[in-house]
Amino acid sequence: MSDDLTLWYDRPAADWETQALPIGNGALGAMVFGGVASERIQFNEKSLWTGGPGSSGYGSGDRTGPRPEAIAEVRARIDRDGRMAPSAVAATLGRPRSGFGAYQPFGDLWLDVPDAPAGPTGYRRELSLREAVARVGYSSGDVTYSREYFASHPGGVIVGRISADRPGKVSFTLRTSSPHPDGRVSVADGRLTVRGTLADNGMTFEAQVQVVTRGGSRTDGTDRVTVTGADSAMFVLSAGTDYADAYPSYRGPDPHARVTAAVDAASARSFSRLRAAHRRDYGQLFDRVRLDLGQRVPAVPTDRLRAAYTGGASADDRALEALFFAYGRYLLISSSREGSLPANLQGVWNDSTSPPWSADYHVNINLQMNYWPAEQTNLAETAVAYDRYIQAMVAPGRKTAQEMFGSRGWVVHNETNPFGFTGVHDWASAFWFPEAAAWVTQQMYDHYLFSGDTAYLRDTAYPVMKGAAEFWLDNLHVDPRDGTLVVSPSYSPEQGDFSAGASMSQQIVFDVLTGSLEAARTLDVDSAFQTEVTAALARLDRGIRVGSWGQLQEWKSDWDDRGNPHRHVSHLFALHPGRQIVAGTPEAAAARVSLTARGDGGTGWSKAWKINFWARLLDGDHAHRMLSEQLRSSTLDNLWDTHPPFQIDGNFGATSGMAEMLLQSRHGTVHVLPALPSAWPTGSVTGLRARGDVTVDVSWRNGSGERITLRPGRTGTVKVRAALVSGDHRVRDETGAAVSPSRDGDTLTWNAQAGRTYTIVSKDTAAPEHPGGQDPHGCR
Ligand code: FUC
Repeated sequence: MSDDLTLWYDRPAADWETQALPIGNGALGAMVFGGVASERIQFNEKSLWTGGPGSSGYGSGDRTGPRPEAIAEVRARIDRDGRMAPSAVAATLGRPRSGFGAYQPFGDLWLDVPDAPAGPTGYRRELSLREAVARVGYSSGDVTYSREYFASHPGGVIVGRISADRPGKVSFTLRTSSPHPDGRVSVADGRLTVRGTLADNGMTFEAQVQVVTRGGSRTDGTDRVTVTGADSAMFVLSAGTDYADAYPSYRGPDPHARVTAAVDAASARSFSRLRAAHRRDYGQLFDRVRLDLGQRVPAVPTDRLRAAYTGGASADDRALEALFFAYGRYLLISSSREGSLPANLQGVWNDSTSPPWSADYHVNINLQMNYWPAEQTNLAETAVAYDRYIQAMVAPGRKTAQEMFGSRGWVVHNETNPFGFTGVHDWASAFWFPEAAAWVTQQMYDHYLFSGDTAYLRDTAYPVMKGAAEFWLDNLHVDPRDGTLVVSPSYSPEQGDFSAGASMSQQIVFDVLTGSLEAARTLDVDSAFQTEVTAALARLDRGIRVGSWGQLQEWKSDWDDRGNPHRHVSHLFALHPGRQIVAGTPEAAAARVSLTARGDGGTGWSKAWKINFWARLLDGDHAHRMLSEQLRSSTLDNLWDTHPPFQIDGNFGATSGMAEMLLQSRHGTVHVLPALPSAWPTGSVTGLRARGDVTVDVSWRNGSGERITLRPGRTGTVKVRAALVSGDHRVRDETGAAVSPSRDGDTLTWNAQAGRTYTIVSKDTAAPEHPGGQDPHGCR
């Protein structure tokens, strides 16, 4: 009876963070509790933030300081002493943070049910990942009650339906509550409106909920709507603010017209039509990828499935892993769609007025990790919100670059908000990270590498990448120790001393310079810039050094401590998500030494990153061990990742890591099943994406690839590496015609045509397609 991609529970949620179930459409999010006597639906709208313009003391990122002279002073001290304590750097370069703000909860919807059964039977609360619908069901006597909720992207609304299998059995009172004293509630014609202005920054917010009934009666109260004896009832909720991603005011039109139009349009349609439109929209993204790990879903609730998980060989364990993979994709679709801000530290879900780390955009790993699965797992559309956000950051980031550094380009530091906070604060161990701007452009270049979309590269990615590169052209410093170009002051997040040329800094600068040079060449633009970047790359310290105990050094000086278990493993950026280190090289061996020394612990996102690292080291079993560590000790009952507390990056990082175990595409090669763990002997995946605009399906049996299908979106050379290529195999196109690639060990190369389908089949493991017959197309 159990669908393999449904989270379900046999009781209502008692706790927001660990038990309630998330739905969302990018801009709107809601958490469903499923209470019988009182249903709570806590909801959010992504732009409702305190802080920024209008908030007292907002410095738009403290751009009036520090001055370039202050940076020069720190550089000089580092040149002289080799290092500087974070507290001393923060005292010189930091500024108290004010008006940064925090992501806010919008409010709660409550459905109070009169005469609710004290002992309902058959209670079930679920979230179907295939449908993106949350449901609650129970029976009492001979009546079965059902509730269904979803967040529609095309409709811009959250929709709920309360029904029973007998007529006249639906009665409830719908009301709202809000943590913001500035909101006022009014009711007319079954529509409840909450409207107000945040005292902190003057941001206007408005939510409307329309109740539509079938049968029975609907009565307006002053602050609630009561439904009595209906056959069924639907509510439609929308919410918005006057936030706009427009520097420097960050305000746009009043939300009233938009919210009214969305609620009017949705409430004029039937529940089933709204749901059908939602499922078409969602399914068009979600259904692109299917993963079969040999899971068999036992008939136990998801919290018990997780509690019983061992990371061993059972089909139940595979069920949780496959569910977790799909959940990452579900959460990304639900928290990041075009037309709103990108997924923050909690996606779009937050119930606290002072959430952990403000539920902001941390850019020393977290925001980037959120988007790792976007391209690989065929959800590139979710990154449109990200692109837009990064583009909007460039204007304030240019001002920060000019005023703080006296340089070209643009910059952002350790964390940011929706109001262009691109400067610094003064928390010594996590404030200085100008490398972030370069790092956040990596996803944009990657979108080009995955899609081959040159117009996107020219119009969207390249200008942002170029600005991030220019910043470093102006800010690299000649290291008096060896004459190379280094970042100084440089800090490996979030530990150790400041120094010159920490490995991560150098690797990120290498990445942005290399990427923007490639992009300028591809677009055939900016020859002076190309010359400048080429010259800088020739002198750049690449940030890759093997140290005294065989480790990859975290700093330019060999300061690494073997016993250091810090959650950040920043110096392995070059392995993942960077491009410099490839498996099988001495640098990769050193990365393995460092990773082994760091151990398998860490916060949720740290474990998730380690899945990706081990996958890139082609060690499937260790990657799987990290996945199981994350599932066993960093995953909540609702399968949210926990730092602790809840932080969504680990969900996305784990989904990305699982994809990296199955498919990698770096340096022009599509590597199929690069890190298949022994725990996944037999399975298949369809619809993963590889750089070079190729969609890949693969099935495997007993640990060996059986069949690989490639669908290139562009004509050109395709290079496929797979273990099955070393054995007896054949390659055909969709007409059955033989393709004759050239082979080098386990790698095939041929000129692929856009729109065709190429299949590589192992003759060792596959059932023969022409039983009894000789395969005329065998390629060896
Ligand atoms: C980084 C991490 C913390 C946390 C925060 C949101 O600073 O070091 O662990 O994840 O982001």
